[in-house]
Amino acid sequence: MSYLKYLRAAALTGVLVVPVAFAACGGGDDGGSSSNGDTTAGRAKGEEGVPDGAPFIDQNNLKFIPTKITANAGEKIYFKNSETALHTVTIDGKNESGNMKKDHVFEWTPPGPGDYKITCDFHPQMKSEVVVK
Ligand SMILES: [Cu+2]
Repeated sequence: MSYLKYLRAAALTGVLVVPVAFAACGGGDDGGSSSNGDTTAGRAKGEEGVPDGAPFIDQNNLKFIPTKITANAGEKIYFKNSETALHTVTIDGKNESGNMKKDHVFEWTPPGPGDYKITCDFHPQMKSEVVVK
């Protein structure tokens, strides 16, 4: 009977060791993928409905973020309303998007190289700029 107890103890020990080994393996993960929603470069990253790397302007906190982006001719620009306030994408004075509710994504392909002023019909303080090369 004592041998049987030893076997059970060994089995129990084995069960306990396995998770420790897995934990050690998992330690290699960097866990540094916390940059979702980072728009500082004017490129989408982890925004729902917007391809990663696409030129992107967020509408949040009653601002366009960022206030200036650059894009290449032919690239599609993405705008997204991330808050409950209604916004528009008004380009050089023309409302191109209509009223945008929360999570609405508006896509716009500039007609060619140039410097386009982006405003919101509801919030005069909201300004951005798209420079197409
Ligand atoms: Cu607005």
